[in-house]
Parts: sequence; structure tokens; C-alpha cells
Amino acid sequence: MTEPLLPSLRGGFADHDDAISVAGDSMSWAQLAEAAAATAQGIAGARAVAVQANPTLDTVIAIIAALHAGVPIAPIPPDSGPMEQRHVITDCGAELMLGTHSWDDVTLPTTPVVRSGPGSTAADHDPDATGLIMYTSGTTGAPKGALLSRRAIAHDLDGLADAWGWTPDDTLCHGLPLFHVHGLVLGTLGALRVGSRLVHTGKPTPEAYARSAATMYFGVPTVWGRLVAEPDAARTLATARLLVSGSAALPPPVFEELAGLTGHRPVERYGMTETLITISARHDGERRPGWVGVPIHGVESRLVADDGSPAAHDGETVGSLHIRGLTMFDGYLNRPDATTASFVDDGWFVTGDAASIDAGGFHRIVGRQSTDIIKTGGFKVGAGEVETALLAHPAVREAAVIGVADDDLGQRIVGFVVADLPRGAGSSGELVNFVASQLSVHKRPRIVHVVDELPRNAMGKVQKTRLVEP
Ligand code: MLC
Ligand code: AMP
Repeated sequence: MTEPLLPSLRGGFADHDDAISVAGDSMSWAQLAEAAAATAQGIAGARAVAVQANPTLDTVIAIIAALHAGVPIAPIPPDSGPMEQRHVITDCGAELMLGTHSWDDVTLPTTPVVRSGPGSTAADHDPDATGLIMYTSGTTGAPKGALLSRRAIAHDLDGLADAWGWTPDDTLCHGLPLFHVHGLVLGTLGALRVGSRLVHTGKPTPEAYARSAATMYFGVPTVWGRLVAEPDAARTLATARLLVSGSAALPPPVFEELAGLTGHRPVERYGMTETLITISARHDGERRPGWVGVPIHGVESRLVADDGSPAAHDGETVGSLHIRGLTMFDGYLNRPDATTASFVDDGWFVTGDAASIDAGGFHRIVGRQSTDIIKTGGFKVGAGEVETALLAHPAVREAAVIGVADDDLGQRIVGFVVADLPRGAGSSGELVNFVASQLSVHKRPRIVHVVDELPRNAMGKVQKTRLVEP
């Protein structure tokens, strides 16, 4: 049964005074349900709304209010600059901003988040209705809004609860952003669907994780890498039941260090904004460094060779990973072309990830098939989006952006520009800050090299493999 989406807010489980806590601000599920119902009054009937997704309890109330009202909501990175805000707010069709925001350029009316007051009774909604519009980067162009139905969210959370043995006895801890699937769908709606307490630490720092006595912890590999670099903090997680890593590849040495310090071999899981989380190691199954497990309930995967034939499940052969099942998004908003292009025969979604599958059905993600998708700190960033931002700088004439292997971030974003600026990385700070001010801060290159020319092939296309840092 997919509705009600969040049974904890309908009295489905024994309540706690601090059932949900975000950066130290906490409330019970009954209080959250009241706040959401009262806030929902202000948005009833809207086509869509948007929220500046700061890591606060007010953001959670706003999102739950939208789900209560049956109004699709787009959570936007709080630090996004004018270029990104303009695009997302226009594209998602928001009629209102829900809750306060700090964006001078946004002229939409604002409806406040309130914590008490009269509210409509919670009602079941059409499971096929859009719950969330989640923006995700592609290789080129501005981010696309993935339409996530209430049904897909419910199926995903139920599949993950099964895979992870997640119950109301758990307390979940993490500090991941509330504008992506990891922190919002799994990390917030997951706790509210399963009925487990949630401690959101505001930021995912080792100290904050160490302070929160929880049974389950979520993190992206950068979070786990930073945790094992502080062994005393890491050791406190020994009392947990399950550590879960996802959003990017967990380096096997970090897996082993985490296991050594906490006594827990982490569960790795794989997913995408579009498909939600589809593949995971199980709480009662094998956890293998470098491998992400098996499809969750309701999900199928297949491996396709370059010629379109099925690739062998021998643990070695690398193919294109396709996904099908109950957790699938309903397409990209306003982008029927991109939606059509991402599916092949019989509803298989082409993930763009290269993978191998072993005889036992265990999956290994080998990498992205496009070098123009960068995963930095678990954030997906399209090279094209950063290049467009660099080109908007008055001194920049040509730009190319790549991801470079990085011990902390997995990949770090590096820019190369032809510009009316001194050669080298001398003016890097200015260009880095320029991108940070136009897009979200996490999309900024960590360094920009000013070069005489970009390497191009005979067709004039930039050859990114020939871009090397001095
Ligand atoms: C630095 N800062 C700047 C700046 N340079 N601000 C303005 N201009 C500049 N030029 C500030 C930042 O605002 C921030 O401030 C601080 O410096 C640090 O920024 P950072 O270095 O970018 O952050 P960092 O510490 O590197 O972040 C690491 C991280 C983060 C792990 C915390 O990358 C993160 O939260 N990752 C999670 C990504 C995620 O959830 N992905 C899920 C996608 S869904 P301040 O004040 O904020 O500290 C998905 C599906 C799936 O992938 O499978 O899950
Ligand atoms: P996003 O669009 O932000 O949802 O990012 C989805 C992408 O993150 C996937 O296509 C993968 O490339 C990557 N990803 C997610 N989880 C993992 C994982 N456990 N291992 C490797 N890559 C992952």
C-alpha cells in the first residue's frame, strides 16, 4: 500500500518528543503533522511551489506541507545563484515560495511556514501524482526537473526498509542536503515512512555524527572519508546497527578503515535522482568493498553490451546499466525530448553508468559513460552547466570543464579557459567565485587554468582527454 505516504504523521507509530530533529531544532510527529497541515492551508490549489532548502526544520515542514496539500514542490539548493534560481523557479512552474528565502531576484509571493494553527485533515492523494520535482544535472544545459510520484517514493522507501532491516526501533542520523534524493527522500521521508526517529545534524561533520547516538547513519563517500580521518569520532559509531554509503563510489580503503574503526562493514547502495535508489547490499547479506549489491524489491536491472546484446554476468564484463521498475520517475518536466531519449525498449531507463554484474547478481559500478558528468562530494554536476557559467564572465572566451580524481571529493571540478586574463591559475579565484555566485557553491571549480588554447580535434570539438593540469 503506497498511501498514506508518511504513516508516522497519521499516528501510525508511538510518538517521541524529539521524533525529528534538524540542526538541534526538534519536534514530535504530531507537532510536525500539525505544522504541515497549518502551512498547507497557504498553498492549497497551487500548481507547484518551491522552497529554499536550507538544512532546517522549516524546510522539512514546507516539504511535508506540500505533500499534505498534494502540491508538487521543488527544493532548491540554498546557496544557488541567480542563474540557477531563475532556471529552476521558472521551469518548475512554482506559483509560490514556501517559507522565507534570501534571494533578492525572486519575485514570487511567499507563503510562510507556520508551526501551529488550523489545518485541513490529512487525506490520501492519488499515488500517481507528482510529489517532488528534483533538479538534476545532465551533460549539457541547465538542470532538469525529475518528476517523482508519491508511488515511486513509497515503493523505494519500502524496498530500502526491507534491504536494510529498517524499523521504528531505528534512529537515523545524517546531515545531508535537503535538496537531493539522498538527504530528502531517503534521509527524511524514509524516517517518516518507516517511523524511525531522525537526527539531521545540519552538516555532515564527523563531530556531529559522533555526538548523535543513532542506529543508522547515512553518508556520501566524502563524509565517510572525513569520518575515518578522525578515528575517535569514527569509533563512536561502533554502537550503531548499520552504516550506509551512496551517491558515489566508496573507495575500498575507506570501506576497510570504516570497518576497522567501527566494526561495521558499510552497506553500499546505488541510485539516481530519476530511478531513486535501486540497488543495495542487504543488512542480512554480503557487503563487498567496491560493489553495491542487488536490486531492491520491485526493481530489475540489465547489462547491455555496446552492440545492444546482453552482457555476461561474470563479474568482469562491463556493460551499460539499465534499470526498470516501481521506483522510476515520470519524466523530466518540460523536457519530453530528454525523457524519450533516456528510455529504450519496454521502459528500460539508461542510467549512463558502466557496470558489471557477477553470477550471484551483485553489481559493481565502474564509472560514468560520459566524462561530462562529474560527481564531486556526491553532487552530480554537468560540465556543460559550469562551462556556460564561466562563459558568462566578460573576460572568458572559451571554457572546458573536467572532473579530476580527488581523495576527498571523489572528483574535483577543474576549469580551463581561454580568457583576457593572465595565463596560469593566477585569476582562478575570481573565476571560481564567479561560478559560485551564479550557480550553487558546490558547482564551482576548485581551480581554473587560463590557457592559450583548448585542444580541439579536426571538427573543432574540445578534446577533454587532452586537458591536463600543469
Ligand atoms: C567555499 N565556500 C564558498 C566558496 N568557497 N562560498 C562562496 N564562494 C566560494 N567561492 C563555502 C561554502 O559555501 C561552504 O560554506 C564552505 O565554503 C565549504 O564548502 P565546500 O568546500 O564546497 O563544502 P565541502 O566541505 O567540500 O562539502 C562536502 C560535503 C558536501 C560532503 C559536506 O559535498 C555534501 O554535502 N555532499 C552531499 C551531496 C549529496 O547529498 N548528494 C546526493 C545526490 S542524490 P558553509 O558555510 O556551508 O560551510 C544522488 C542519488 C544517490 O546522488 O545515489 O544518492
Ligand atoms: P544523481 O543524479 O545526483 O542522483 O546521481 C546519480 C549518479 O550517482 C549515478 O548515475 C552514479 O553515477 C552515481 N552513484 C550513486 N550511487 C553510487 C554508488 N554507490 N557507487 C557509484 N556511483 C554511484
